[in-house]
Amino acid sequence: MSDCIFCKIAAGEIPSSKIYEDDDVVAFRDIHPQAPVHFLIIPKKHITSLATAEAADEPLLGKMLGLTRTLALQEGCANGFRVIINTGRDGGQEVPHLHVHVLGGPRPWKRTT
Ligand code: DGP
Repeated sequence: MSDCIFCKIAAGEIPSSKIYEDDDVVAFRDIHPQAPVHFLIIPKKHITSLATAEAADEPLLGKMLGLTRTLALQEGCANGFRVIINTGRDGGQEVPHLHVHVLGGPRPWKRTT
């Protein structure tokens, strides 16, 4: 989608601190981190939110969930991490491109995301 900020990040048109990329997904550090480790995993394909994902997207959703573990460990979250998918207006979603927040690192940190 041409006016979507996360599509532009996925395409490399807007700079980001990427920690992972393949044909389907990109992971990059959140610009406003709410924990010592805070990154986002997004599909390259534009999906507005978890609520609008289709049955055909479920393998992609599963891949994203699996990557939370792989990348959280890569980023040093050996003692645990938190996974959040804000969905829609009442879910507090601000960027209308599906994204998985992964937060971790040594406590204390206060989650506001
Ligand atoms: P949400 O409320 O779930 O839609 O969170 C969107 C997150 O996206 C928020 O934590 C800040 C982050 N974010 C927004 N714009 C950018 C950006 O241009 N670059 C990066 N790295 N993160 C962004």
